[in-house]
Amino acid sequence: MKVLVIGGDGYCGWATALYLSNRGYEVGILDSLVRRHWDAQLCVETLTPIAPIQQRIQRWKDLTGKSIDLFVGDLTDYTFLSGAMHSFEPEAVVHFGEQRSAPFSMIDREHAVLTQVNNVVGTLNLLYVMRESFPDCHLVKLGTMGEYGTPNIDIEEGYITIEHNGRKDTLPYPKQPGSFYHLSKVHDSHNIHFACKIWGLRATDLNQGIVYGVLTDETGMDELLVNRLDYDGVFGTALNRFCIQAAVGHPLTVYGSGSQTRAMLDIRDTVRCVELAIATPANPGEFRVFNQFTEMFSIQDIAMMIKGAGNSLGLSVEIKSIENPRVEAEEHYFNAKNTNLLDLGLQPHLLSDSLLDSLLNFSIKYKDRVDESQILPKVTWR
Ligand code: NAD
Ligand code: USQ
Repeated sequence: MKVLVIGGDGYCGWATALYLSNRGYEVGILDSLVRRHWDAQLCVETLTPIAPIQQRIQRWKDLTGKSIDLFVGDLTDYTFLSGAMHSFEPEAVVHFGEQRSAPFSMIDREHAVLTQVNNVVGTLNLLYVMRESFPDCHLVKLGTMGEYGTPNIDIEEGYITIEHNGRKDTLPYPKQPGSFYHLSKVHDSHNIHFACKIWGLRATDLNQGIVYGVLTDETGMDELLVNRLDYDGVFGTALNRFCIQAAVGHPLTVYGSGSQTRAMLDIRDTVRCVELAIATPANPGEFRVFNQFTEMFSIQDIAMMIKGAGNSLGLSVEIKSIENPRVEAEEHYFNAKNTNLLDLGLQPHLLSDSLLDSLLNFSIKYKDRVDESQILPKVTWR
């Protein structure tokens, strides 16, 4: 099967492209490389040095004999996108190609607008090219668990059945996102749902939790294939950041009380979930939603786990609560369903099993590259 991975030079996309290529899929990568540009603008760098995309793909071919087609360009450029789609003719498109940082989207008006234009227009262009020329292609779109926010009831997978004034309906689950980035994902979900309804397109929205880890079987094959690992206050996510902080002896930056609870998954499960979604496509006209995570933890729980794992390696780890730069509930109920992917056969990696191999050891290996001035958060929501 031919699969186009949009955003294939990024963290989740690179790991997914190699995984699918290794499993026998014919893979193309479409990416504007804009993420490398945003890093340069913010003066931040991935902890792990990543090679240019052309070198990464060449190394993969040298090692495995498998080719990956590359299309460098912007999803918001319809002429480019349409040309790339007609050249590659995918049967499935996996769409990771968005601005994905909540703090980035909250820097100022320009970054909020950039995030929403980049994400919403890119996805809309993709829907139009599918409608025009690839109506049977399956869109697998990366959404986020943060679309739901933290409601005081259980979170279902995309839809909820409600009885109101004696009548009953199954409706999209209410969305209460917590940043202009997370809002862009909600807007995408609505646009995709509508396109499936009116044009009969098929789509799966993967509402993914926070991804952690750097190693997959494929990215671990060679230094030139290494994946990115962000630790700065804008693009770094909590768990990855805490591991790097532990490695360099920086106190773990728990925002506020740390009782915030989030859904998480290992990058090795991200790639497997995407494959499960591709292998069992949505039906024509169906907008399918899977909650893509394996475990739920509070930020404080994670900090404690990393402290324990760090201590076992001889690191002295301090946990420090700092003023929360975000406006978000800290004490809240959180219980989300995730049975759809488990029913398709997902066998989760557990954080307790992978903390050392996939993260802490990597953080220690590259700790001399850490710029400590990038660790504390500089963006506030207020
Ligand atoms: P990333 O920033 O590492 O990768 C995104 C890639 O998309 C980059 O290579 C970037 O250059 C490319 N891109 C962005 N805008 C583009 C455009 N207009 N045209 C072409 N290419 C473009 O991000 P990631 O962590 O790999 O996240 C990938 C997707 O998964 C995002 O949609 C994100 O919202 C979602 N997601 C990520 C996480 C996580 O923890 N990393 C969790 C949940 C959901
Ligand atoms: N947090 C800390 N300390 C830190 C960093 C974060 O306590 O040093 C807290 C935040 O306040 C927040 C939680 O950890 O409560 C998660 O923050 P995060 O930066 O790890 O993740 P988030 O901003 O939610 O975004 C990440 C990805 C995004 C994806 C999302 C999935 O960047 O692309 O959509 O995770 S989810 O959280 O389920 O929405």
